[in-house]
Amino acid sequence: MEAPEQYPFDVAALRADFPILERSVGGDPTTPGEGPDDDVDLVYLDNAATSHTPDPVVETIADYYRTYNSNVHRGIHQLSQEASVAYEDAHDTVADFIGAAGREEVIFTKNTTEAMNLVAYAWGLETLGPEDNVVLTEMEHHASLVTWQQIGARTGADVRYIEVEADGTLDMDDAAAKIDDDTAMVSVVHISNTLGTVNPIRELASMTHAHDGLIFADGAQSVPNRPVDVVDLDVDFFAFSGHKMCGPTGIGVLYGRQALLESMQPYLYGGEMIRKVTFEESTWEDLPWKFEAGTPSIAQGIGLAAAIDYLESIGLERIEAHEELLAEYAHEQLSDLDGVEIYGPGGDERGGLVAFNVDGVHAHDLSSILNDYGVAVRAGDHCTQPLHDKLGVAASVRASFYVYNTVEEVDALVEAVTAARDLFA
Ligand code: C6P
Repeated sequence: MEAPEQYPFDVAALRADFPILERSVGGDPTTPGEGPDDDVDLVYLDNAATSHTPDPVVETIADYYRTYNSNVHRGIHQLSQEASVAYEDAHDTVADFIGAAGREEVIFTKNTTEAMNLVAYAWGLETLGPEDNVVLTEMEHHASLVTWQQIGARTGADVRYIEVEADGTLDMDDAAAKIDDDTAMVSVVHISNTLGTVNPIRELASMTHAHDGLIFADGAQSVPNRPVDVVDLDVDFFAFSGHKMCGPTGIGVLYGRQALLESMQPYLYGGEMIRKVTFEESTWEDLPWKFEAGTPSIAQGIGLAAAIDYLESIGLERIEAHEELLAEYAHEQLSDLDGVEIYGPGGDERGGLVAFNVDGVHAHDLSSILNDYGVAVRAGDHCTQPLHDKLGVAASVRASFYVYNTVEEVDALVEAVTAARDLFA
């Protein structure tokens, strides 16, 4: 795509793939898209929660339903074979995309949360005991934090947290102290969905491996917007969700090193994941199917592969540069406003999101006023309650950017925040 002066690619042309961006808002939300008072342009800045789906991906999914919708791995008939090939190929597309050795290392799940639960149950419950510890960080998403907390409670393993410094980065001295010879698992978010911090996964991996532990990186906020290579990151497990990267909901990915996945028991039992079943016992299918029990999310898996093709057609380096450009600009503009407190590191050191509060205005009120301006942001604890406790706030407002966002949309955000602040002054 041709790049206008300020962007790494042609954002205006790309927006044409997302008709939803053309809609206005302001009507009755109980009749989506049909409110009588629809009157302001949508400025969608809630991409860290869910991104939009471009027409080529929607078309790929529609084509599946229109022309070869069928169950996979079950029929000899033509449609089932076509669906099986497309679904299996989608695993290869994902493997190539993240640098995995092959489809054996790519398990399709419902989302990042399910990928984490899979490892926590299939590996953690079987392996951990009171002599072990699991190391998280204070900025973990509940998907990791609550899951390992539960596994810790059931196995007796100690769950400990690497501290977050005042600037929103990890205290690496604390990491070196907490990761020790009893550390069985380190589970760390690659990019914080609240602070925007980009964590040093490679360094943490080398610390962890020096103590013979395993490391699981949460890529929900990194895979959508930068090149990721699991071998280069040196992680044992990695997870992300399709719906934050131009793909559909209902599909996520667990990457695991093949030897580890081979050594683990299945997480769910039933059809699809077995090889031989008798009344007495059963044996398991090869990877990755051993971990994909029941009818999988077929259309969604094929849709995820289409989303990857779409992102690769833009170029992941260019997407990263675009996110950086918008995050830095938003950080700078919001920092200039009196009464605005921004969480996390400086504008040039963060992923494409900015969480903040305005003095004297509750995050929910602020986001409601922003909504009146057509600006869609997220307000709340962003599934990082303990981190918000540490920040000393119950909630924050978060603007998060993606491929189709523009500098003008950041300006619209800043204008709406200014108006809200002045209203409450
Ligand atoms: N964060 C957000 O608005 P799921 O819901 O399973 O697709 O992804 C969970 C998850 C895990 N880790 C990180 C870092 C995340 O950001 C998320 C999802 C959304 O921030 C919904 S809470």
